[in-house]
Amino acid sequence: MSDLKLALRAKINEWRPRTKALLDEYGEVVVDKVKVNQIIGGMRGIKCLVTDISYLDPNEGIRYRGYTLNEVFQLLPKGKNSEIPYVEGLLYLLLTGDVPNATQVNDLIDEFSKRRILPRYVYEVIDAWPCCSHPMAMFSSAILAMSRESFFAKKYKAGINKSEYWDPMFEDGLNLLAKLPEIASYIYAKLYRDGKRIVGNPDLDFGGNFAHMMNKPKPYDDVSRMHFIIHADHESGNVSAHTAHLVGSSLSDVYLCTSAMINGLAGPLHGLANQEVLRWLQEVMDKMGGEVPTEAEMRQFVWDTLRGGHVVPGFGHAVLRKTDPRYMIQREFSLKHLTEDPIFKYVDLLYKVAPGVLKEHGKAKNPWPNVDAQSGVIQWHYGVTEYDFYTVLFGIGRSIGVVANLIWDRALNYPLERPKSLTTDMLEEMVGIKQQNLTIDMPDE
Ligand code: HAX
Repeated sequence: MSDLKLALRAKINEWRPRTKALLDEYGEVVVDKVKVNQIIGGMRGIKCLVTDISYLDPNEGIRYRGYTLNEVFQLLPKGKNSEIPYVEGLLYLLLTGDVPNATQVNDLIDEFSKRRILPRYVYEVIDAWPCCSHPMAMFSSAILAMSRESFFAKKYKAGINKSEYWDPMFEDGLNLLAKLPEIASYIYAKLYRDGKRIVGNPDLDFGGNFAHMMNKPKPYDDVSRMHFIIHADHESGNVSAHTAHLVGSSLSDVYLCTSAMINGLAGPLHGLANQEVLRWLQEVMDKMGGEVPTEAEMRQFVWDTLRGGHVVPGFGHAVLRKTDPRYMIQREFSLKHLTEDPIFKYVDLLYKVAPGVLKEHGKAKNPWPNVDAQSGVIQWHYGVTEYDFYTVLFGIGRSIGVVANLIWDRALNYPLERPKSLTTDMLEEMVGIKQQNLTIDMPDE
């Protein structure tokens, strides 16, 4: 058994009594109230999920296992010629809560390397997609097709004890994660490089091998590591993470859950926003004939978007109320490596003017940039100019957090998710708009 699995088993055994005590002894304690505007408004802010992998503070941003992103970047082991840590180290941290040492990370790099080869049918599934398909749909289907490999599904059928669910989930999770760079780079080759695939290099780490298969020289390996690490997790209420958790709560396997989360991530209000940002910026560029606009001109472009009834992509957030630290990390990287890039100049300008306009517009609760406002520009700079592909990159990163959560979901035996719905009539009656003879099934106080 791997060092990581042993460490994880010990953590799970330590953790289980805490969850049990909360349930058995404090199960009736009230944590939150639910308001009508939360029921109709996408359940914003209702405290009704639990995860220990990450926590999102509205004013500080994300912490992974208690560490800010800056701390994560400082603490995790890095390769000799790298600015950015190994992605494998992040998985170790998310799963165990411990910062791994170099040996533990190297073990995991080896483990991934052993598991990365794709079954032939995955290539065939990707090849079968008609032209002009979106890479996120292809990515989702390739992951879904591998459901037949699931150890969890096989063990479940054979009658595995509930207390051991997490073990085959761990095996499935590692098998899937190790394959994602191979799947994504093949989709890239298929769509944009006439199917010319570059075979993976087993001596490279997750980020390094991805850069190799994308045929991108340094520092694209670090760009990939940074991208995957910052996108890994954002607590569990966002669409992608929550989808995976919800689907997993019916004991679907890792492949079914991850494919489902990719579908949620593919929406323009979530992960697709990174490609929307690039599209928006290029429209501005076209209108400006390639010239960098003045602040006043950029302000006008933002107003035109808002007046046209569109959102300004890359700005705002359902939880965050300040600039996203994931944006800042990428901005710092860009200020080091991309200062002369014309599109970065646009992004920089947008960063200066958009929050002011959004504040004046007065609708968005958070006028500040989120992760997506910056990520596409970095990809573009390093030659990944096919922006339909950007959300696939987000999907690789998000899968790391999703897999860590799914393993812990099974370890702590979180049950089937099943919130209760009401009808509009019932809500109206509850707020006193009209009296109807309806019985509302409410829990006892
Ligand atoms: N541009 C214009 N209007 C915006 C806005 C923006 N960037 N952000 C919010 N608003 C509007 C909302 O559309 C909403 O308008 P209505 O009342 O007419 O519906 C109003 O302001 C209040 O919204 P909110 O409470 O501030 O924000 P929500 O929690 O409803 O939505 C979103 C959060 C991220 C979906 C939203 O800010 C948005 O659409 N942003 C642009 C798209 C984007 O960047 N998405 C990526 C977010 C990060 C992420 O998940 N990445 O994966």
